[in-house]
Amino acid sequence: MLRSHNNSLVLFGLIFILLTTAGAHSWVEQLMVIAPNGTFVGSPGYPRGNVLRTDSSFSDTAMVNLIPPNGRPNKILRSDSLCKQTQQKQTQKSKDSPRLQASPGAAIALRFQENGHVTLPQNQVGKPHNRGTVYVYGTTQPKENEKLLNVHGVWNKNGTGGDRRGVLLSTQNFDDGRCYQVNSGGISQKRQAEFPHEADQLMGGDLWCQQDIALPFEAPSGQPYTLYWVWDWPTAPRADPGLPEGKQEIYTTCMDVDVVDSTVPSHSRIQMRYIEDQSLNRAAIPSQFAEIMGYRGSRRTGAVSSPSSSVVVAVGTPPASPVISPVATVTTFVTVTVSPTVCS
Ligand SMILES: [Cu+2]
Repeated sequence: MLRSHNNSLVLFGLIFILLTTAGAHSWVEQLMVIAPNGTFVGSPGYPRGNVLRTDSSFSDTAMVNLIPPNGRPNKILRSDSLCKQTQQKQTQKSKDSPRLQASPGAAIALRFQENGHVTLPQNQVGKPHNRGTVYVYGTTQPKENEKLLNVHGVWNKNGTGGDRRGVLLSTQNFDDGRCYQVNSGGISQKRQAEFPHEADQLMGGDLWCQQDIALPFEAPSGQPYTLYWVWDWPTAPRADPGLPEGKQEIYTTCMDVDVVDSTVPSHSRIQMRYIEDQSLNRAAIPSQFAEIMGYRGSRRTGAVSSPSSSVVVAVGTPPASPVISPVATVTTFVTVTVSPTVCS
């Protein structure tokens, strides 16, 4: 995975990155609405209690939420909260970090940094090939002290899981197949060449990861809709001699979206076409976008219309019944089509 020439320089680079990003981990930094052409539009939204990287009080610990926390036995407890202490109430910390505004059924990108978890897999042995799995759960009835184990792995796409307050909206690979941190590792080098973009103020030279979801059509306007992002990033047993039983490692971000009336007539037929060659600074992931749009067009259970990045689908009348997740087949789908570079 490392280029054979210049090995010492690469090694130096890796050590430098390891030192500078150790414990960086990941959280949802920003949410964006995705237009029918696959481009991010409007103003960004932010998680509950968000602290921007540009804020003087920012540190990773202000946003990272690890379960189980460091220093505790390797077991998730029934009493473990889903949300970080600063994210248990439905409040924004500052005017600089407002909620996202989105209409019912809107496509939304949850954006996060890979921080080396994708491009430097050698840093942590025994981690899943897809760099862990990310889940998004949705509810109109959040609880202030929501418990992880009442939601994660319990709420399902049909809304019939657990206490039935919410649904599983999306399951994806943490590695969206494109994202990278700029570093000297082979994966990053390959992706920098394959997915070039103009450095911007937000991402710099990096390309952030994303998980693209759709709000349920029946999300009521005029009130917040809650999203729970859960990154499951376990270490397999026996992979690391120091961790014979492996290790549970889950990160979460809790956020609300203000659901606002749609400006698009709900019964109109709109052509959805992902624009190829658009700037990657503001573009959805084609395969994920196709899934949510394909589902909305066909309204079939778990339908994935096509792995093509330029599907054209029609948006029909919103489904009246509980929204069924568009993501049943995601994991293989994404891996096969867009991420040939992960791991050796
Ligand atoms: Cu990490």
